[in-house]
Amino acid sequence: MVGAPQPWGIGLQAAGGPIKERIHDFNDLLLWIIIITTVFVAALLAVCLWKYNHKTNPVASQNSHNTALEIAWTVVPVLILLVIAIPSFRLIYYQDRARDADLTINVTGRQWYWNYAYPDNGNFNFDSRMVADADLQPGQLRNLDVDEPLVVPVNRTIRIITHGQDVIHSFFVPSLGVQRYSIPGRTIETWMRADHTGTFYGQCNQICGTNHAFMPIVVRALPQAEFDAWVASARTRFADSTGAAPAPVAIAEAARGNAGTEVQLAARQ
Ligand SMILES: [Cu+2]
Repeated sequence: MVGAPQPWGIGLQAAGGPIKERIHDFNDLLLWIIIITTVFVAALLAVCLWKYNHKTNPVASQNSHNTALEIAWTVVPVLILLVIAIPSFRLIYYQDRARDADLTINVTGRQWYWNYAYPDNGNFNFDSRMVADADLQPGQLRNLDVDEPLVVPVNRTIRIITHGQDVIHSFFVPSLGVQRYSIPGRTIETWMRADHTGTFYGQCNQICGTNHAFMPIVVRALPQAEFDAWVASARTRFADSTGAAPAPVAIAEAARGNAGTEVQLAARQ
């Protein structure tokens, strides 16, 4: 399965996991409420134009109050809002925290790429950067593919912990129903679960600076055995990162203002 934007697509992206399925359900409910409300208001407007225009109804009504009607047009919208609010809050709390997570991944937003850490699998971490146009391979998506995707096992509950290292970013993978700010000095939790093997694309969706549009997210969901093999190779490839948590101190110092932020960032890599 591929979770990516489609040319001329108008609906939400297809669901790659349970959170997105619930988002679809909630979206469908809202759409029906919107359609019914719009049709009802348009019909009322048409009736008024038809029956009460100056030609057919030359003497205007002098009524200014109708208590029953006023109660109705207050109570009915309140009931409609309740019908929206209950599933809305249920969905918010469903997305909020992982229950019985199988795996935790730390996601750090940086200007302008992502860093993923696997504390449960040897605590290696690596950077994930967009593939530049000149390096695109056939089949890769422009401005969406990255050199090192976030690899997860399929059908497992993944706890996502987001941090920001410099400014506020947002970790957003629409087909998995994931969206969380990554904020400096804060730890924010959410979770995701891919029901299908495949590739799910996302992007930073909090404007975070010059290259905000070029820090895409790729989540690759693999069967458990392939994930384990990937972890084994990743532990070797990223061995020098083991135990080295992202270095917020250096960044904080750089951000504190003295010149050369770019230089210090570059020097760390
Ligand atoms: Cu951004």
